[in-house]
Amino acid sequence: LILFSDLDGTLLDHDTYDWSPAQPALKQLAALEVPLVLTSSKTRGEMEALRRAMGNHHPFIVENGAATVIPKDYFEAGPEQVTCLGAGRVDILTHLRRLRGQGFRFTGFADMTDADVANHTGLDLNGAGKARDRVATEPLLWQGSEADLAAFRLALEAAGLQLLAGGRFLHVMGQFDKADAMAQLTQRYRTRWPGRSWQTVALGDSPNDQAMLAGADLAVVMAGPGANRIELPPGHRVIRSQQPGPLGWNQCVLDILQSYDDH
Ligand code: 2M8
Ligand code: MG
Ligand code: MG
Repeated sequence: LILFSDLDGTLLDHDTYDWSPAQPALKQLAALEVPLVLTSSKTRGEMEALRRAMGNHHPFIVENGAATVIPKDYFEAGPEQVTCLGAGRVDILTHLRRLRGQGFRFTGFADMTDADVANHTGLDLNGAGKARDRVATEPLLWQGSEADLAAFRLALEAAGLQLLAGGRFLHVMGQFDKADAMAQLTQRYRTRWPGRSWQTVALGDSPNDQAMLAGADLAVVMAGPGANRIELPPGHRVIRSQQPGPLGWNQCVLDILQSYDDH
């Protein structure tokens, strides 16, 4: 068994970013040596701070799949490995400037100060600074009409980019996804430790988690405003959490661990 989990609105409370209600399940995962791969829109700096706080030592996926970080000596002896997918942020910001010139109206993290991001998210200033330090994705707030948003989406697609909705922001990014990074990492586990089954479980709350949820053997859709916007293929194995955030996460993960005897 291997778990890929989103953070905001999934393992972390949407408003307070608290994850302490999930501690019983986190402890159980560690005791059973089930890898928990944190898979988020968050930046590497944000995720490193969280991993330290949680005592997580597994690989992690940053900025919606833009990069995967494998800690040193994890799959084999050697230095930390970072794999990057997709366009860089400089390219993205160049396209966004061009589109703004065409009249599209939005405010991105590049247009905001740390204090602006802190105000919009409830992160502290240090956390907001880490969230603004991005390599391959740009979160933005849309200020135009719904019709303009559809045109904006098409213009991004014509530039080889895409727009995915997170909990608060729309994320402009290349043609990569959390699902691609999940598939690559799962292959590494299967190759390195072929004796284990490596069934995949993905947990998420927003449209930017949809592909990852559809790509896992079992999807856990977290309760919350994004749940109805997630579409999964017919017949896909899915659990829907009763409660949002870390409380729901805790319950679902404990239930799953109980039902799989082959961890
Ligand atoms: C942004 O990501 C969330 C993910 O759902 C969102 O779109 O609401 C990112 O900028 C991330 O780096 C940041 O930590 C988070 C804070 O709420 O917002
Ligand atoms: Mg989320
Ligand atoms: Mg996320």
